[in-house]
Formats: sequence, structure tokens, C-alpha cells
Amino acid sequence: MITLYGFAISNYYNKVKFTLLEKQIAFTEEATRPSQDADFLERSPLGKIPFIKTANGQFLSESQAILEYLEDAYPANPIYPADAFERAKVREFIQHIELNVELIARRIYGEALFGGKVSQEIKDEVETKVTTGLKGLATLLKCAPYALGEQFTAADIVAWPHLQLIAFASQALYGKDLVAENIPGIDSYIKLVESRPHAQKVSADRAAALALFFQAK
Ligand SMILES: N[C@@H](CCC(=O)N[C@@H](CS)C(=O)NCC(=O)O)C(=O)O
Repeated sequence: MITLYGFAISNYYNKVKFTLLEKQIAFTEEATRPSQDADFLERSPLGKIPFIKTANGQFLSESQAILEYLEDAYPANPIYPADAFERAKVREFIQHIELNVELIARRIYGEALFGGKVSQEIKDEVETKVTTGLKGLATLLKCAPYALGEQFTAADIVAWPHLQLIAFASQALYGKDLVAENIPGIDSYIKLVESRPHAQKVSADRAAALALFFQAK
């Protein structure tokens, strides 16, 4: 059986967990914080979560590599379209959201979510770049009704945890939801994904993990 390592407040962890649930792959979770310990780095080269142990006992890090491994190794309940070009469009969407939006927004999480401090220069730069990234993403997002059309795909699995977190963080830091401002109709799309039982399971586990995390601080 697959073991998923990480913690349920992480959007990247929740992306992999949502994938496992939607694809109905049996797995167990092992609560793990990022670490620079030597034995941890052997399993996840930069000490990050999430990572998995496969059913054969091999370790794999990087959420997108994990997601695609799961799709290849467990073809039932596919989360990619059959058509090669449509599959590429899903990958294009994921690359945009992670590279041009989430990775940039991540620079403000320290202050927006965890009570740290971020310089005004970084706040301004992130606001400009995330806005540009979201405007670009809006041109790809169809919401018809899912991210890229009629089929629920990996694009939805990735968009849902990332966009929610970016919306929350930008509201906390800038007093405005950059996602809602730049992607018209995003609220009903998020609600649609959230109506799925597996999204609700991920949400409930995240809420419980968040409560524990802030209690421990
Ligand atoms: N590109 C990585 C990003 C994972 C990531 O940033 N994980 C965060 C938690 S959300 C982490 O482990 N941070 C600790 C660190 O950067 O040292 C992936 O897709 O898995």
C-alpha cells in the first residue's frame, strides 16, 4: 500500500491526497514535517513534503511527479483526458498555476498565514506578479463546469487547493482576494469542486490539522 508523508495543512500534500482519494487508491498517511535530517533527505531530496512510499517500498517526491506516477501506475479512475492534446492542456494549466502563481504567492505565506514578516518590496512584487499570473490563468480556465471542460481532471485537483490558499493569503495580507478579482466566477467553480465528497474529506482533515497547528504555536 502507498504511504503519503506530509501534513494536511499543505496545499501540495492535499493535491496528492485528493488524487489518491479520487483515483480510489488505497493509502495510509504518515504525519511528517519537512526536515533537513540526513535520513529524511534520502527520501525527499530538499527535505520537503509531500513524498510517498510506493507499494514496492520506493520513495518519490515532488507532487506533480507523484500525481503523474499515480495516473500511470493506477490507470483506473483516470484524471487525465484520453486525447494527447487535451492531456497536454491539463499539464499546461498545472504548470501555469504552480510556476506563475503559487510559487510566487508562496513568498507571502510567512506573514499572511504564520505571523512572520515580509518586506514591503516583496509584498508589492508578489501582488504584481500573482495578478499577472492569475490573469493568464483566467484565459485557460473554462469553468465549463470543470477547469478545462466537462471532465473532472488533474487540473481541478491542483487548482482547488492552490487557489483557495492564495485567495485566503491575499485577503489576509492585502485585504483583497486576488483570485476573485482576477478570475471572474471563481467562487462557484470552487464550490463545485468542494461539492465532491473527497474534496470535503480533504477540507475537513485540513481544518483539523490547522486547529492543531495553531493550538501548538
Ligand atoms: N514543488 C514541491 C513543493 C512542495 C513544498 O513546497 N512543500 C512545502 C510544504 S507546502 C515544504 O515542504 N516546505 C518546506 C521547505 O521548503 O523546506 C512539490 O510540488 O511537492
